[in-house]
Amino acid sequence: MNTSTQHSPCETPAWQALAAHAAALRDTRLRTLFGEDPRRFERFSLAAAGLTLDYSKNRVDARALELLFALARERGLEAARDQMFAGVPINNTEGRAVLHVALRAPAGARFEVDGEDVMPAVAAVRERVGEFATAVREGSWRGYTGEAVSDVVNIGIGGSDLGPAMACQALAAYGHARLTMHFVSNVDGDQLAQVLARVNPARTLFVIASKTFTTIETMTNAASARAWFLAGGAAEKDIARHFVAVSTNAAKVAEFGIDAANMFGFWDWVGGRYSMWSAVGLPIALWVGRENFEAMLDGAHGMDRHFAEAPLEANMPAILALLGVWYRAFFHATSVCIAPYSQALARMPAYLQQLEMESNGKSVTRDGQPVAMSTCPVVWGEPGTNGQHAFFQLLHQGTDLIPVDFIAPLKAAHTLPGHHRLLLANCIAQSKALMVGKTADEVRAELTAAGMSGAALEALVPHRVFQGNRPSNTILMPALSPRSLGALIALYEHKVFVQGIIWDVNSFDQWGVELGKQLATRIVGELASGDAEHEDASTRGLIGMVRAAS
Ligand code: G6Q
Repeated sequence: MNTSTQHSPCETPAWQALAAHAAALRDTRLRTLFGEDPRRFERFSLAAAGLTLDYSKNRVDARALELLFALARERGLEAARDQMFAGVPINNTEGRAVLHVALRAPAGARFEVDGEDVMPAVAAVRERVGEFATAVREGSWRGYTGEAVSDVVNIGIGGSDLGPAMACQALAAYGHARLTMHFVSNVDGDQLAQVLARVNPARTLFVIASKTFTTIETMTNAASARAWFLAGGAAEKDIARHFVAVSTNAAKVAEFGIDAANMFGFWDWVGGRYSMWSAVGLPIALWVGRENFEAMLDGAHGMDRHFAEAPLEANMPAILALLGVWYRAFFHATSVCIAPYSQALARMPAYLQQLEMESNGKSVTRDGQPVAMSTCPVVWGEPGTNGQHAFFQLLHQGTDLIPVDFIAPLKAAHTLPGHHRLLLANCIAQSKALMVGKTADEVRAELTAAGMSGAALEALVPHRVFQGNRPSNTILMPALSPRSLGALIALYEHKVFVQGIIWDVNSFDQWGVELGKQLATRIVGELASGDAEHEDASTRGLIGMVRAAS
């Protein structure tokens, strides 16, 4: 991609100005900024694709934002974004286009790769996914004994697992009453064994999801599932009613024994961690139905349009991304916390961990030079309110600044009285507490009112002070619907894209995953043969222990 500058980002005028402004703002308190501007919420929040982002509790002023937008322009963000939407092979180390946005575009849209419109193929697979999902849900798709499907087992890992697993949990309120969804990713046989112990082969549909159809964990689990199925009394010919594949590799799918008619394809321009919108989303369509799956795609498309069309100053993914760059570069933030105030979004932090860390956890630039600045922070989190009773202590009083994204649906999916108000009260209270903190004088007043005084009071004061000034975003959606979920995930996808442009890394390759895979293949052989003489002492010692125990 041709960004508009060949300079290291740190040498550019916008970066230098940002560094100076961050230093000037370092002692500015969010309390003060709110005190000075009663309209800060209105000025620093925006709505897009049904979501609202409140970014007023960030340690920025209008000038900081102005400089961040200038940085984005200096890095050629708008041109880079247009190149992605135009199907330019921006994944330069793999020579691939990056067009997950095409997967959620409406009929009639046009997206080209190498001069060819990909939309007819996208629409055809979407149609087959929809039809298959409907047949399974209605019960017209039957197993080899004539029974309808009751259990769906998705076997896949990484990008072929996290998206559908996260979305199926998020949209449990929309799930089909007869179906139970299972996700098996780990090669640790515990996971598959536990699922197989709970399901009946005659009523189980296995979805083998693998872009390459060579991933060792998935192939091992798929082979074990197939053997279990056949051992349960079914014949080879029955596999066609119980195993479907989602892949780009038709030859390997056929080799495994899955009929081409049971394969749902996608394309090399869909990155694994960006693939839940493709046939990889088949479990989502099975679980929530075709219309809801398509509503999720449409929600994501709404965010795509916003990202493509809104000026940077009112562009939600760009703002979220630039704030992240700000803290990473100038406030030494080494991690960000994702706190969904929604139990249904429990897998969202894990999903974003892959999306952000696999995309931007890089230390060379797009042209292979060492990066000039810190790139992706560690992404972690848990749903609120559970996190409050665990790690929030560190967020409030630890030594590091850790920006938090609070994410919450305004309406609950259940009808239990009182719960949702309490949940949202906690969400708002936490972002406020992080922001305002508690001064020593406030602690003194509180302790005095509680009847304490003198040395005992003073000894407690430092422990009960909260520095405050700890930043957060709050992202609200009307309800956790398919449409909102689609918009939310697309928001983060585009955030990752923007950060990749600023940091000048290729967000769409994942060479870091490869080394471990290669070594594991070698060590499997060494565990069997015992021939590990050439390994280092630790590896040799560990291999010896494993062999001795087996
Ligand atoms: C995602 C990564 C990685 C990938 C898995 C599974 O972007 O490339 O998580 O999704 O390694 O790969 P397969 O789908 O090819 O089995």
